Amino acid sequence: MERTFIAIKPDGVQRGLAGEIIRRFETKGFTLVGLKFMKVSKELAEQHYDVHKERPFFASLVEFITSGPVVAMVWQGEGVVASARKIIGATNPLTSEPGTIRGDFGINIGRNLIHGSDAIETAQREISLWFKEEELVNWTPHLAPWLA
Ligand code: 3AN
Repeated sequence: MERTFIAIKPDGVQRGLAGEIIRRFETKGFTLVGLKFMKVSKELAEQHYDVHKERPFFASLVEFITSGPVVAMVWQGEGVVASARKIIGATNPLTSEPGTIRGDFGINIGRNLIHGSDAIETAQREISLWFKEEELVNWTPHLAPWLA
């Protein structure tokens, strides 16, 4: 089953939006299979943002993600990678649609609340970077027959 990596960044945690953000994935119908509240090390941040290492904002990305606690999660479900990106909204919160997390709560591209893997292969890489296999819970919700 498809999985994606989602992180509520330090601004999302500081603004008290963790519950609201988790709720959006939960009520959409995706299944939570991993969750931890943590401070991110510089090493993990640099590995996570490795694709951006030549970009001018790389240092500030690493500095920001390590500046306070984050909520790291793995969500599971059919099409979850692309669907999560839609729920999150475009990178720049000034142009992301209302109804998306960034569109509803953000105005600053460097403080855009949440990270979500951009492709299935990226999701696999990020999940194994952030979580040990034993930290993930293999389970299926007991859905009523008309939902399963
Ligand atoms: P997304 O998070 O939507 O996948 P990416 O992968 O293009 O966006 O960028 C990773 C992160 O880098 C973004 N979440 C954002 O915080 C930051 N970022 C992207 N573009 C800029 C920019 N022009 N200035 C500052 N930060 C940026």
